[in-house]
Amino acid sequence: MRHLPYALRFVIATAAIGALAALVWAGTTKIVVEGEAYYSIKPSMAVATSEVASGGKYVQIPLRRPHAATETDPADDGHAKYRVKAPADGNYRLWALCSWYDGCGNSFFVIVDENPATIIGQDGTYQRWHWVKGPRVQLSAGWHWIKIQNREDGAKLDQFMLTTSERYVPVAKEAPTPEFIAKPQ
Ligand SMILES: [Ca+2]
Repeated sequence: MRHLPYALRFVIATAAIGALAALVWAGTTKIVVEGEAYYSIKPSMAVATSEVASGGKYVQIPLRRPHAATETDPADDGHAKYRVKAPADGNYRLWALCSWYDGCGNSFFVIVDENPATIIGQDGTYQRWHWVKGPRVQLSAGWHWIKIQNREDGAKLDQFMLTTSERYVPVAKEAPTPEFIAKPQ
């Protein structure tokens, strides 16, 4: 490449890096589900609207009055249940785009199929939307139930994502993938 003009060398190098990145990404699955794209919903989980939310909507456990000041058991098993298709067997990292009220309103239970509940959240970022790293879940190819359930009031969910990449870190709203999501007719 020494005799090639610098600009051309740059273009070739950029294309090569792009092709390599595409190859690496080709083996990666990303499933993005809107909070409001649930199969079923049970109160106190509820839908809310917001101009800044992806799709204009999110789901939440509305703030109770009085809001718990300590870590107490949830008042109900309100949840949103999602029907999600894994295109292949694999370990998937769950991420959720959440907004927490405070330290007593900063988590959900995550229940995959009949497995025991795990927790997402408990971080210290409050009152703004941010991606929260959740559990790693093993999924076989095919359809699964994913339940996001009340653990604390004041917790909001805009989107969640399952990805086979351990390196991918979401920073903004993700494009939903309706091909992996079933809803009642
Ligand atoms: Ca949303």
